[in-house]
Amino acid sequence: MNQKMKLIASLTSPFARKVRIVAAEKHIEYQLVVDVPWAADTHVPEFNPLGKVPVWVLEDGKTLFDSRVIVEYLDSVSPVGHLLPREPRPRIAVKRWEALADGVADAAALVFVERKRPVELQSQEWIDRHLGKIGAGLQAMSDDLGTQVWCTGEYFNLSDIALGCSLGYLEFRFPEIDWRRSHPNLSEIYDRLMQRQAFKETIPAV
Ligand SMILES: N[C@@H](CCC(=O)N[C@@H](CS)C(=O)NCC(=O)O)C(=O)O
Repeated sequence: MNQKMKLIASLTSPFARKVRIVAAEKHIEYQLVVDVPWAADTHVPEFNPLGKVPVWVLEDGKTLFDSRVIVEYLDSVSPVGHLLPREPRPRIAVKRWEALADGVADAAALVFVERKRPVELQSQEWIDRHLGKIGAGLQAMSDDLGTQVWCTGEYFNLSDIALGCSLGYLEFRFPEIDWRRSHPNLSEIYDRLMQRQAFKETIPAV
């Protein structure tokens, strides 16, 4: 018997937030299963051998990961509000934005996890390397956005969602990184994104 599709996610993951926003923008129904992959009693490895969220569970029980695979699938199964262009060049430009925004979030998540380890085990060199990626990624996103309303021009799409999730994660976990002051155009687009219902409903929370 077919079951409702499920999203296994933590409420702090920027990658899971991206999937939740895409599903909301496309009016795709699913059941949210909150699971923290770092918790001792997590079930995430039963659904994803890599032990990471988000994981999407299809009606037949098959699983999809990671977030980029999930959002591409969700965009392809519903005709509501395409978030990925069909044409190769514009499509790959959106995917490039997604890789950049996800990469900043990835570096930030790695720094956050490293800083949670006992102080004597932490590597400052590793932290600095990843803080450098965050800074360079923010600069690149700000440069690529320029004075445009949305990341790839006039139309809201997956690139804007990925950027918003990345910036929202930095705001949540790294308030000391003042990207709003150093990159006012990123601040403006984030405020524009936060007017959307799907963003308001998925603000990271512990
Ligand atoms: N590239 C993956 C990244 C997923 C990821 O790193 N998720 C984090 C939470 S933000 C996680 O589950 N970490 C648990 C772990 O690394 O064991 C995606 O886009 O889904």
